[in-house]
Amino acid sequence: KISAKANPEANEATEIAGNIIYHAKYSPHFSPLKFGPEQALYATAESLRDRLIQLWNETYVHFNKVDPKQTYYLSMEYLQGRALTNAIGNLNLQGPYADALRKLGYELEEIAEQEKDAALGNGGLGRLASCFLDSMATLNLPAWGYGLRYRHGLFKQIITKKGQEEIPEDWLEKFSPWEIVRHDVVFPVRFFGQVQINPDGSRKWVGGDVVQALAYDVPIPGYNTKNTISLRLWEAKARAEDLDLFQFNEGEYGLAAQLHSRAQQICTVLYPGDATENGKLLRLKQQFFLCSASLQDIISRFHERRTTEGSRKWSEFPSKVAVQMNDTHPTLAIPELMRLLMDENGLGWDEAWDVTSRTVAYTNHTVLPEALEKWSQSLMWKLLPRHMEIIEEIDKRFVQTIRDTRVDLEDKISSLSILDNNPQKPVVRMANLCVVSSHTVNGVAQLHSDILKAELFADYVSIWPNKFQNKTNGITPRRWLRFCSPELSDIITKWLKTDKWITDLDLLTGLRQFADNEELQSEWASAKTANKKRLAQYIERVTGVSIDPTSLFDIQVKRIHEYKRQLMNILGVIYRFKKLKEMKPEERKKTVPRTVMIGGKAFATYTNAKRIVKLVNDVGDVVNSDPEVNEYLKVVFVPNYNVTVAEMLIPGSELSQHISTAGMEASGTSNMKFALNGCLIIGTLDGANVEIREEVGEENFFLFGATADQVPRLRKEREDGLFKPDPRFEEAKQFVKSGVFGSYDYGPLLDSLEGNTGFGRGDYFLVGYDFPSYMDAQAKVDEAYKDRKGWLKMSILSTAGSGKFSSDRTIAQYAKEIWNIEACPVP
Ligand code: 26R
Repeated sequence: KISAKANPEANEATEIAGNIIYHAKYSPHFSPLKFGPEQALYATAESLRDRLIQLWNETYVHFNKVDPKQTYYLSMEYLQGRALTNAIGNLNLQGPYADALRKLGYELEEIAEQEKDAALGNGGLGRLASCFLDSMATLNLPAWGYGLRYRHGLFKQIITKKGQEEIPEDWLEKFSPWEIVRHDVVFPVRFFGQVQINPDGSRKWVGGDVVQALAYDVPIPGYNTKNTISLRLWEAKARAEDLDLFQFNEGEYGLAAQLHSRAQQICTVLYPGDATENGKLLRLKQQFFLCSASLQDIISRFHERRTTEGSRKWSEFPSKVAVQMNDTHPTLAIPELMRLLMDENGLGWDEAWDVTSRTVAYTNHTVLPEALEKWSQSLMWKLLPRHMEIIEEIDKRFVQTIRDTRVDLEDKISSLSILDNNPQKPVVRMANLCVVSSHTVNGVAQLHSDILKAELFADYVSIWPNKFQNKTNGITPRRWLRFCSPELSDIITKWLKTDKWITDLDLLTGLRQFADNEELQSEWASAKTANKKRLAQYIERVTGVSIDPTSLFDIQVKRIHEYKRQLMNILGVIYRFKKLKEMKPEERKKTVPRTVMIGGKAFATYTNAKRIVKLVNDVGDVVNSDPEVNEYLKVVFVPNYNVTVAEMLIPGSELSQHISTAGMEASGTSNMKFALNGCLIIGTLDGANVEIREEVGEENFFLFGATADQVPRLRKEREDGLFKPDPRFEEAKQFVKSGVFGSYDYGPLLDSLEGNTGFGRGDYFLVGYDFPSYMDAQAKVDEAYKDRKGWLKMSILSTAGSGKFSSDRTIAQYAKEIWNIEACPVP
């Protein structure tokens, strides 16, 4: 036995245990004498928070002293997930924390399980923002995230007889131990009102409602570094004087507190429904609230960090500040920065425009027309009258420059301009405002960036050929391998003889030379099996379905959307089920047993997406209770897919599906997580799949389907009635129609797959066209899985080829090629 004195880890564990007890006693949030798992979670988190605050402060002081150029990432979404294991892991305190909790009678895993996900986002774009924060901190970059502190994050999904139902999520029900409220960081944000013209011709926005933005900091620790950056989330509050005491005392409580309740609405939910005028107004308020508060804060820090006496030159601003807009949602940062510079700080138009356009950059995350934001001009005039003046002026000057310099673009002006003045519905095209005002515009995978340049933004490319870039997305290898699959991580470290891959993911290529090694293969297989067993237990716990850990685990998890084609997946499963039913028992025994898992949330008002969820569940009920088949096929809908569920599913998967219609998925990022975890991909040439296939090798990727450049022609052929469906496709649809999966009316869903029948969208997503090649690729999967060694080799090569997809690489490229910032490590 080693005594505590001789062993620094044991010493540290004792100290941590003491600290946890201290918090349970003296930062009490519960009645005394209670120390259940929940109390233990809060006390443990608070003990870590002490360290994080210390590191955060050191980082802040260091940045202030060095005064480097700093990036501010503006995003309406962050999908942070749980923070405890991540913080412990990034600070390299697993051992001491596990020991400390054991002293107090708990396992670390059990305590970590208590934490709710912070789900302040929808999907890919929000999770990307969270991975980026982890990489910014790890790379010691002077960078911060800004977002909103939604009271309720993304809804909780439950599955009932009716299909998906949404329950409000409540991550702040008790409180979040990770946030630090900054009572001194408060900025006023105005809405409505009017523009006042001063005697000197300058303008000022006055009147309307003023709401206070209060800052909450979530410390973001880097891996293996002191640097700890901030995710600053804004909360909306009314001022005390906004309560009308007179009315209150008259008994008019609602009227008296009107401003309070309007302020409170802003941060109540993520993406409030926008079908109504009120809903649209609230969403626009949210966007402006984020932009205005963040820019006021950025400007105040710009002044605070001045090294010499007197005020700073505004022309220095772009060499001290980079603002990155995560999609068009924070576009109002552009007119707001212009307004702050001109109306509040007295700059002229040209100077303000120079500063603004050298500061902001824009990332596009989708080419889907319904996701390209267009705001009604009348709504914008009402809520943001000064900003509309500025937007009109930006547009006017831009159009004038084109007229003066590019006669060849005369007939393109109506599509290039920011304002769409169509008298039926005049709108502001936010993507156009972003492209015109930003110094750099980027897509999120090579194919996506190429499509942006060739289609959506083609005419802008002819004006500014150097404005457009690609930054292929990435994922943090800490959360998505090191922490979610410690078994596989340890094997990798053992074979590479170093754990440096955790921050230098390209080192994974070192595994290639061992891909055939039997010893590595057997270790690899046992780590996979352990992860599959853990996943099987989870599935049984949440769905009651027992699944066989020796079957092929086939997973598709992502938001439910027609372009992502979960419908193609389930139709393939339906066909497989039908064939299994038709087989003789001896024949069935020769097939590869599969467990198909599908999970994801459907937007609450997206009817077809909800029908898909219902269909998957109905198919699961029938297949899983079929005694002839359920040994060979199980179908599970995984409820409430979120970051934490992903951390369980991904390490346990062997095949994952990334099967969007080519050209429609900008990048995808879960494809990267699966590949990194040694899971093989069946997929189309879409988004980052293209680059993943290049990196892992085409023989390790199950490819099928039309390519992006074929899609327009195929849609046209389909419209012209030239499409001949594969019999397997017809058979699968017919089987659903026959009613085997229950009495729910799948008519409208199946109609969406038909050509020009007057129903649906004429199979816009080309499920019918791609179905046969999809089924052929699935047959190849079965064949490949029968060869255990061959499959393990492919799995190892998949991990070995995933180095490119580290968000450290992505962020290093943004830092160098867009932001022009450098590392600023805390000594
Ligand atoms: C405002 C509203 C219309 C809206 C539209 C779209 C709100 C949110 C979105 C989310 C979109 C932009 C999104 O999440 N896109 C995803 O971004 C990921 C990160 O770049 C990509 O990997 C993924 O392919 C893309 O769909």
